[in-house]
Formats: sequence, C-alpha cells, structure tokens
Amino acid sequence: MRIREAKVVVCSPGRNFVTLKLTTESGLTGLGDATLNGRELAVASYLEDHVCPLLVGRDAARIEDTWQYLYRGAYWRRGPVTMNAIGAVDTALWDIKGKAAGMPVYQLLGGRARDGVLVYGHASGRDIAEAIEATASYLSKGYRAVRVQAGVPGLQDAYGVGKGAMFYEPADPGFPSEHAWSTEQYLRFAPTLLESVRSELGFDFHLLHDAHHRLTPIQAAGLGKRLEDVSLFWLEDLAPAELQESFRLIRHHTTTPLAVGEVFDSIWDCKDLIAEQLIDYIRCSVAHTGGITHLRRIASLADLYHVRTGCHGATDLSPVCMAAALHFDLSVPNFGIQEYMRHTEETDAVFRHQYAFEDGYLHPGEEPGLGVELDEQLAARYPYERAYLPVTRTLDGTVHSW
Ligand code: EZ4
Ligand code: CO
Repeated sequence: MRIREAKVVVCSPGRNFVTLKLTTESGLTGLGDATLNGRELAVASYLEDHVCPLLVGRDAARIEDTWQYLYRGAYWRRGPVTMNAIGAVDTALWDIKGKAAGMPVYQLLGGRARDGVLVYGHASGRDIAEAIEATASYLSKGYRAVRVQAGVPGLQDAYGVGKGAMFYEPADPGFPSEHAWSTEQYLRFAPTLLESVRSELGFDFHLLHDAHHRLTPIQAAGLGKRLEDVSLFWLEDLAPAELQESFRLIRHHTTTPLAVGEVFDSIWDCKDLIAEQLIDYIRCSVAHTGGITHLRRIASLADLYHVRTGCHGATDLSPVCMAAALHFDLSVPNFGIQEYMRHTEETDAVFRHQYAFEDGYLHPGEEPGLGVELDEQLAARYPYERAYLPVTRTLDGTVHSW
C-alpha cells in the first residue's frame, strides 16, 4: 500500500483551510487537516516543500513508523507548524487504513465506547439579553451543552461574540483587527452574565465559558471561586498555560472544573497539568496536536489522572479534523465533551461529510475511513484569502493575550 501522491489543497470556502490529500498506488485516498489559523501557508509550505517528497513511495499502512519518522527524523521537534503537519499526515493515514479495512476509523480505535459524542455549541450576544436568547435557541435545537460569551459593557467587539446566529468565525479577512480589553471590567461582568443565564434558563444543561488566556493566575483563581455556584461544566483557558505550574495556584482556590489546551501542540505541553491533576479537561485537537496517534497518547495519560478530553472544534478546524475528532471521541474511555461550531454551507459543500448532529450528540457515520470527501473542483473556486486572528490591547494600548 505505497503512497503514490501527496498533495496540499489550500482553499477558502468562507475561511481558509489547508488539507493534505494522500493517494495510494491502489487509488485509496486519505485526508488530513493542516489548518493553522492566521499562519496557514507556513504549514502548507512545511508539507509541500519538506514532507510530501518524503511520503511518496512510503508504505501507507505504517502509521506509527511514519509519525516517528517525521517527528524524530526532523531533529527539530514540536511547535505548532510541525505538529500540525504531522497531524495532517497521521490523520490521512488513518483515513486510508479505515478505507483499506472497509471500516469507519472508530472501529480501528477499539470500537464505540459510547453511543454518541456529546457536543457544546457557541452562544453569544452583544449583551446579556442577547446571550440568553442565543443560549435558549441552542437548547431548543436539542443541544445539551452551551458555551456562553457576551460583550463586556464599555468594550467594543469582545471576544467570542459572533456576527450572525449560529456562525462565529474567529479570523478576520485582511490584516488583524484590534480589540480593546479591560480585565477589571470583564471580571465584574462575567459572573453577572453566567448567573443571569442560570437564573433565566436553569441548571438542566451544561454551561461552559472561555476566558481565552486573558487572566493572571490569581485573577483566574478569583473568578473560578466566584463562579462555583453557577455550576459550570468547565471554565476554559483562564490563564496562559506555557507556565504549567501556574495552574497549581488556580487549583488551590477553586473547585470550578478547569479546561485548557487548544493552543498546545504536544503531550509535553500538558504532562504536568495532567499528572498533577491541575485540570479536568484537556482541549488538544487532532489537527494541532500531531494527529489521532498523538492525541490518543495524551488521552491515555489523562485517563490515569481522571482528566477527560474536550477537543477544540472551532470553525478553523476543518470538517476533516471534526470527523477525526468524532472517531477519536467515540472510542476513548475518558471522553468528556466535543466543541462543535457549525461550518458554513460553502465549507460543508467543499468538504462533504458523513457526521451528523442529533439530539445534542454528533455521530461520525459508518462510512469506511473518516467519512469526509474533498471536492477539489469546488475548492479551486475559493482561493486563499489573507486573514488573521484579532489582536487585543488593554485600555492603555498594551498588547494583551487574545
Ligand atoms: O479562538 O479557534 O474554544 N474555542 C476558541 C476558538 C479559538 C480559535 C482560534 O483559532 O477559543 O474560538
Ligand atoms: Co477556547
């Protein structure tokens, strides 16, 4: 089962996606998501210029060997570009292995450990009333878990507030927009937002919130403590986690469940957080953390320490990543929840996928492989468009974490 062709497809059906497509000599194809929001072309070049030439002629069946070859063999390890590229190759090889076996990938990973994949949707509003309305609309569509964000009074364009109902796209076309931020104003506002959601809509669904790495550990600890009665499913990305031990401080002060990891690229970014039981959910994704192979390694470590998975699933992760995540989610014992932001119709037309939402759960489908097909002709109609994530500045103009 030799690889005949390794091809990178860059397209922008509503937003930019980088996709690796591998084809074997027998004509089986596999897809991997290589999208790194705002830095897309770096991964495309890493694959096209340095990895694809190594793949042609390799045995597509040797997933672990190829992972090690690309990771150890490069000498330069880790980093978002490298791990995203390896993740795309790994995902495409799992897709091929599933098609070769005539089975959906989750069967190769041990079969179903549950009936469906619990997902959370993104509700947001310019103010509390709008956020409550958006949350109620998710609940009426059958969602059992909702992440709620709202504009902070006095600050324009706060993080996480979508432009249209159900669709939220974190990147802007052109050069980065700049948003103002005040941690003080946010800390006064966030508890009111989440308390209002609970008092209007009750406790009969999972409520999540994302602080997007904007707090210091002591601010984070205070917020977690303040929110205990709101009974959150999780509080996400409270503080930047490059300094893993800073979570010790947060953990000492609050019993609110903590989630972190959407910007991590390997097990080395979360091994202390997991082994010291400083978090409850690990948010690494198939695309950004070295593929299904490496994410399973992280999940196995996490399982030892009662840490559950909560894969990143924003719109900058393509339907290929979403499908791969669902096969992973269905099969790992310590699954927690899956983020699910719907893609636009244009994206779904380019990436035709089997996965479907029903009654608060996603199902990956029963097609062999991942269950996603890339329409390359349609993709070619949507060329790359420069886009960046916004940049955040505090009120005095200092660059802050986004
Ligand atoms: O900001 O995917 O939990 N989800 C998120 C996302 C991220 C984007 C970054 O590319 O925080 O909206
Ligand atoms: Co997040």
